[in-house]
Amino acid sequence: MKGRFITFEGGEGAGKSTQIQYLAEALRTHGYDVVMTREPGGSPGAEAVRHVLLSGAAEEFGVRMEAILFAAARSDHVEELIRPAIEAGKVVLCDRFMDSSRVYQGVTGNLEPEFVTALERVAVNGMVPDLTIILDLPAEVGLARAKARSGEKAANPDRYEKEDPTIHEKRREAFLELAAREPDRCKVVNGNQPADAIAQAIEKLVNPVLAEAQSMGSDHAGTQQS
Ligand code: Z5A
Repeated sequence: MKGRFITFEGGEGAGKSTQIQYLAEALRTHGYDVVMTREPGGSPGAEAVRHVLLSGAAEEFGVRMEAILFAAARSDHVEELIRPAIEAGKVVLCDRFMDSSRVYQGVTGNLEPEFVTALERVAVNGMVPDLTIILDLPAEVGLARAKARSGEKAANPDRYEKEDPTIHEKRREAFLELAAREPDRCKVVNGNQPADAIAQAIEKLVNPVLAEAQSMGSDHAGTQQS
């Protein structure tokens, strides 16, 4: 079968990494060749940029600079990892992608939509996801989960985790608006329920996308951006 590109979006602590792990395991038991990746990062070049962005080192240079860095990382990730994997027939599961830039830099960063769109076109270069799962839950629930987890990530909150809770709630609304604008690609799943119930809901959305890929043996279904 030809590859499929599935992205996971949502706020802080929404359960994206957890659900990618569940889905990857389920798909592998059915024989799919699965690649799990994340943004910012996923390729050596993009991982180098990740540190600059999440440490807050670029924050003082402004949101335009940060947006360009996210786009640079995305371009490297797409060309070095995602496109080759899709062309090799794999299922790529990606923790955040272009919709995070639309929401974080575009909506809550107050960047002009034209600027965000231009960066997206260059960085994505036609590799639009076949399916985007948006995990939706109240921002306060996600933030509490993120705080409660143990380990290095909880002890060292990143540049975005330190922001005011009202900004996180604005992002939740922005993801829902985005899903309403692109209902074929973006599917909203209630993230405020037990993890295995979320996993079942996600599998129901993913199965038809993979079945279509198998039955058609078609090329990557991602829409080419104009
Ligand atoms: N960013 C951007 O601004 N622009 C861009 O273009 C891109 C990104 C691509 C990356 O952060 C930051 O970059 C992100 C936006 C910005 N910042 N923020 N905020 P990251 O990669 O370090 O982190 P994240 O993407 O926000 O993910 P996260 O905080 O690690 O959360 P998650 O992956 O969605 O959740 P999780 O790790 O699966 O679960 C969190 C905890 O909840 C954990 O302890 C789980 O065991 C628990 N959990 C998970 N599911 C459940 C359920 N169902 N019930 C109860 N508890 C659960």
